[in-house]
Amino acid sequence: MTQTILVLNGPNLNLLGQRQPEIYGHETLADVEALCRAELGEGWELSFRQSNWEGQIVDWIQEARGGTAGIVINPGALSHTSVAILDALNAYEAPVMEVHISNIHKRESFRHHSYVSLRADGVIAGLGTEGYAAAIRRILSLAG
Ligand code: CA2
Repeated sequence: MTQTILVLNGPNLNLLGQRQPEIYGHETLADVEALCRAELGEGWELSFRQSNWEGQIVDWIQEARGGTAGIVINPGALSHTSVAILDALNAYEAPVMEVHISNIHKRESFRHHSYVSLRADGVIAGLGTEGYAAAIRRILSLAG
């Protein structure tokens, strides 16, 4: 049976590699998707998505219930504001890994708090895009 890992990216992450490389690096979101796919062996599928819309991300989390092995989520700026994404994740049963490309704790104080961290089983910040690969590996290991 094939199992699926869902990778969700929030607002502005479609711009990755095009602006602010000193903070987010030079890789594009397509590069990040390839990095994630490279972690998966036979029997695993990746669903990799990005949206600038909070409600779209909530819908995707709801749809993932009962049919996915875990979620890797970089909620972008919604990390710091979205109770709706937290509520959706609280209704999701499988592991959740939160990823931030930058070290949010080294940046402005408004980035230090994440609502998503109240639900996440693990939080990765400051590893650059390698954090996504680490998050996928963790979900694979939790899935046994
Ligand atoms: O470090 C991260 O991954 C963040 O989740 C990225 C968000 C930021 O609001 C969070 O505080 C930390 C921003 C994503 C926007 O990414 C851009 C990439 C290139 C150019 C402009 C924005």
